[in-house]
Amino acid sequence: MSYLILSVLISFSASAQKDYKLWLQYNAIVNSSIALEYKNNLKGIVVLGNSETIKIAKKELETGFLEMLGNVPEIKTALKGEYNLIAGSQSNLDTELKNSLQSDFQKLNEEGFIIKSIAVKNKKQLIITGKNDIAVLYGVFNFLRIMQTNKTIKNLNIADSPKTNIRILNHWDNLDRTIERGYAGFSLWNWQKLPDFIDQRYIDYARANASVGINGTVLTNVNANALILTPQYLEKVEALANVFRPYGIKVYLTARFSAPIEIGNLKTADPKDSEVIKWWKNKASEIYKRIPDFGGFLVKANSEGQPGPQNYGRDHVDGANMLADAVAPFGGVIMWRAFVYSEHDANDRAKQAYAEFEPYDGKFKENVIVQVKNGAIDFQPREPFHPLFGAMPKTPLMIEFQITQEYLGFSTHLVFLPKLFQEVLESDTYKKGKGSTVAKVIDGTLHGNKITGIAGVANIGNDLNWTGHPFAQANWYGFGRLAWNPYLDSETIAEEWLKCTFSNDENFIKPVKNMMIESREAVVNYMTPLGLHHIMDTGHHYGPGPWVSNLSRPEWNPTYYHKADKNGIGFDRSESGTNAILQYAPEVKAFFGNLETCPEKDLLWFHHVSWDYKLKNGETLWNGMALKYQEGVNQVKEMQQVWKNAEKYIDSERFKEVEMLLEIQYKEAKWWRDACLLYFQQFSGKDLPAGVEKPAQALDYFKSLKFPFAPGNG
Ligand code: GCV
Repeated sequence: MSYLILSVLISFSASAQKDYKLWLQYNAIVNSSIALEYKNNLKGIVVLGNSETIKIAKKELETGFLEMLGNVPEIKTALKGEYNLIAGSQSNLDTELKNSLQSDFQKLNEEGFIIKSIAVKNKKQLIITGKNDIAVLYGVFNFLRIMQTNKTIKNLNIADSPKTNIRILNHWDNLDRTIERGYAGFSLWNWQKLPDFIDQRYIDYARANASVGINGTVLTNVNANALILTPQYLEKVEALANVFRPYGIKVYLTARFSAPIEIGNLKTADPKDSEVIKWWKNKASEIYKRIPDFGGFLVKANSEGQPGPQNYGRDHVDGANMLADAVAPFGGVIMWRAFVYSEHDANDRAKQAYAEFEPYDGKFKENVIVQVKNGAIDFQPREPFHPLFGAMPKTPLMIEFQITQEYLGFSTHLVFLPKLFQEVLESDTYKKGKGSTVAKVIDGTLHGNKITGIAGVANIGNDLNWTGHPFAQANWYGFGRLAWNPYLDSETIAEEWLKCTFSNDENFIKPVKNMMIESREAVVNYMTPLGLHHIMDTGHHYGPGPWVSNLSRPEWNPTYYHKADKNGIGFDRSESGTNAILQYAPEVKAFFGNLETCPEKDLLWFHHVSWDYKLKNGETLWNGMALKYQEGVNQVKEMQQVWKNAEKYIDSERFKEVEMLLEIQYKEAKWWRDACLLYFQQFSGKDLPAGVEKPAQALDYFKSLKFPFAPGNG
């Protein structure tokens, strides 16, 4: 083999490994005073216990030390001397240690951990502990993050518990390994080779999730296939559950409501039918026999063609409660989705989920949690928070975010989603007065719910770098961090991720972090500024399609959402329109309903305004909209410059990947700007204002673009 080929191969694999290692790079600590501090204060490691989880924690510490500091401190089997790192759960600590940490333990829930510098018999030690081994593993990963971000370990005193119980990825993975709305290759789950072949990827996946506190995974698409519930597949699910268990990750499945007919030979799936009830009870006990810690089912029912209780004249409560009874004896939960709308309902689509679910408040069994998308339509670049948040005080609600970028440029565009997630979590529902944020609804503090949760539709596939775009890894990471603590700031998350993934060099961190933070507003600007929404092209949702109006269901057409005409543009959801604002608390209703107070970022979501409407900056709506589109394009150009300047701080392969992707993003930002402005210009009849580049093509060209094999579209 020639030297050239060899060196290309070596550099490819080294770099591919970097991509693959996600935020667990464990780069050598280059700051010598920090490195010295770690070496001087951590001379031994004492790991207590010998469960699988503890073995993982120990290995992780060894790997971390070796890679970041060049050597592993002495591994001790018992606590001797000082300057040890002690890792073990409460029950494995000796009485003196246990007693000295009593008040810290009181602050923790079952999954919380303590990382604390303490003195035992006047000897300095650093302890990582929690109420069980999984909590210790979380503590270990947290400690390694402290190391990775080069923080001091002097006087550490952390007691941190997750604020939600169910921190879960929803994989929209089909049994043929395609992924609905997946843009990073095929499904990780190799059903054909399971259960006997355990791909290393499963282990690495579990490790990555545990490192950010994700504790659940729904393996299958909500557009469900009943076959997953057959013994042939359950055996495979069991194998995955066994891999994930030591990492604290529970497996969940989607339940196709018609499964009793499809795989159970019953004539009906009516939730009140005694045979159907029995079938699900038996199915649950069959699953729990294999997987004693099975999490439960996620259900999409009577939505977008999926079967459900309404097929039998029953309602969502009947369906969810029947399944809840089946899993209750085993401690399982039912995550029942509120993503419902119907083409037979003339109501504004944004109102339908609330209209249907709000009256069910208090009627679900206590192991049911209703899963609500962050906004009332569908994972748009920007949506006001879903009106159901805060509106069902007697029902636990979990939020569903989409990590995969169905409407945000697939895995081609760099968009840092924690900024979007944070905006929603911080939104004030006012349902119990000022400060009733969405975060408080979903962490249970507003209404005192027992089960709480956050779901993220996964952006993971079998691409070498897991997520298609190197920066999309930050969205997986950030989702996990926010699921653990919905009050975290997205800037903190971006900074952590950059340090763990690339470099601690401030000259790299500062500009690239700003680029990430800005990236969310950039995508809003070049796709859907000022509250526009759902104007993506048909089916695959890639690229602009504001002209689409020929789909069978009215609410699938972009024209339904923007309502552009000669008089203006926007969906009137105020009192003069569909009055969707009535679903919010009076304060929020007044705020969104009034043109004076409605934030301009949400303007066209709630109001239809004339092309000459004066924006706060004095521009007309038409000019302001055109300038926003241009701003989005300019922002991507700036992102490209920031990235160029970052070249010297990182490896060439990841640099090049992102550089190429940003070039596509720039091209496509211009595509969005030109296509949308040319289309809307037909209604406004106005020229583009100064500062907006002239479109390079005519509208017909943009309309003619077709993407027959766009990924993720079934
Ligand atoms: C899994 C949108 C997507 C569908 C998805 C659906 C859902 O409509 O386009 O692909 O189906 O949301 O969340 O159920």
